[in-house]
Amino acid sequence: MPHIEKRTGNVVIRIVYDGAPEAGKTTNLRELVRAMPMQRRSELVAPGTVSRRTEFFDWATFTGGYVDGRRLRCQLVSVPGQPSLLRRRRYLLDTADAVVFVADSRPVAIAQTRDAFARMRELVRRRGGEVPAGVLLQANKQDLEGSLSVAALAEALGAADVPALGAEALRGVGVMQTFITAARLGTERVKELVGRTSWDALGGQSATAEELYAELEALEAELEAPAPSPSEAPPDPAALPPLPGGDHVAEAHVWPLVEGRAIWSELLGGRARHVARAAPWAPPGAIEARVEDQGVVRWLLHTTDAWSFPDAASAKLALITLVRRLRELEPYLPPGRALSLHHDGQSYRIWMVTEAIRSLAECEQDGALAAAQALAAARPRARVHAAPLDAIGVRDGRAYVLCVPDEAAPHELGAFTARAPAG
Ligand SMILES: Nc1nc2c(ncn2[C@@H]2O[C@H](COP(=O)(O)OP(=O)(O)OP(=O)(O)O)[C@@H](O)[C@H]2O)c(=O)[nH]1
Ligand SMILES: [Mg+2]
Repeated sequence: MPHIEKRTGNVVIRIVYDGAPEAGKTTNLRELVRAMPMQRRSELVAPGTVSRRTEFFDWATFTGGYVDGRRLRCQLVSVPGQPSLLRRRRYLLDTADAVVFVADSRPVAIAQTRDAFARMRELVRRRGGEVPAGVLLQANKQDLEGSLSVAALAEALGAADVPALGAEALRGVGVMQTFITAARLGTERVKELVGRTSWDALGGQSATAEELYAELEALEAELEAPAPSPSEAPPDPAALPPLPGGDHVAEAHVWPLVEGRAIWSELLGGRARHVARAAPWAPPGAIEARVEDQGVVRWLLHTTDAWSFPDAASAKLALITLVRRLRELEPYLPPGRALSLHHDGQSYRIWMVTEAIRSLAECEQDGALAAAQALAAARPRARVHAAPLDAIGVRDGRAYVLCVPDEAAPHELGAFTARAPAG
């Protein structure tokens, strides 16, 4: 919320740099700080962040220009892009007067960018009631070969209605222009708000990086701790369905019959462990367990409450339906994919096993992309829950669909082909 700083009489607005993971948000702020004269800016700080990736936010302030005869101070905040930190990203976006959406302009990043863009717009819209924050698109990484032009990126994102600028943040190109445009959007919002109410009615918000950090910490303490990473703290097994194991698996309840039995008997040694967070391609609401071998994850097991049934008959029917859906994907089923039905003492539950292979998002080599494109072209209408970069797995130059296809899922694999680079 824009406000007047009591001590100085400055008008304060907040510009939030949002975007998909590693789009260049932090780089924008770093290069801006470098370009600004010292007397008009703060240092760049990142409270709570210890790694290269932003964990809470980056923060810097700039003073310059006037609104209604008052000096303007801009708080610049960049969000963490990592999906596991979505709660923080949301909170920060909620405080924006203007949003700079930083996008990696390469076609390989487009699926992730589109997701992030759509989510940001939805959040900005949902804030509702008042004047929405202005949005600006920055087509970053224009220096990289094959990058989409500003216009092509805007079109691919459905962002024709927002101002768009190209940038090479790493070299400082376009970052100042982006900031100036965002500051203009922010001040327009201030004027609109003040026109409707008054300065006094606007309230305020955190004035320093420390205050904002404290807000985020308080929020998270309130909303229980954020999901810990799997290696840190496994979830309480008592609250989760028992892992399949120990019992004999009836032949009729395994698919594919021969291979599936071999896989399950290998896994039935009690080696699987629940983890806190499921892979992005796992079915909605999935519970995940992993089998590790010498510290390397070899197998992933998934189940969901939608795959749990009070009686054997309905469970078998669901198993057959699931098998039919998976078979539609042949020959793109991932290695070691098998299903099995287990009685866990209370209910009948389907578990799915998959060999651990990298998704396209984790392995962006050229060969992988070509294989994924061929797959998407061959299965254009297959619908999946995860964005194609997460949904498609790659191993040894071959691509596989990791997700369970679902008619009602939001992503179509074919849509990815259209936007991936040719060749
Ligand atoms: N070639 C090129 N690389 C860039 C550009 N901008 C950023 N990068 C690189 O992209 C990577 C990610 O940049 P960051 O600024 O850390 O990205 P971020 O959006 O803050 O990432 P998260 O905080 O993890 O979401 C780094 O290796 C940057 O050097 C650019 O314009 N061109
Ligand atoms: Mg960052």
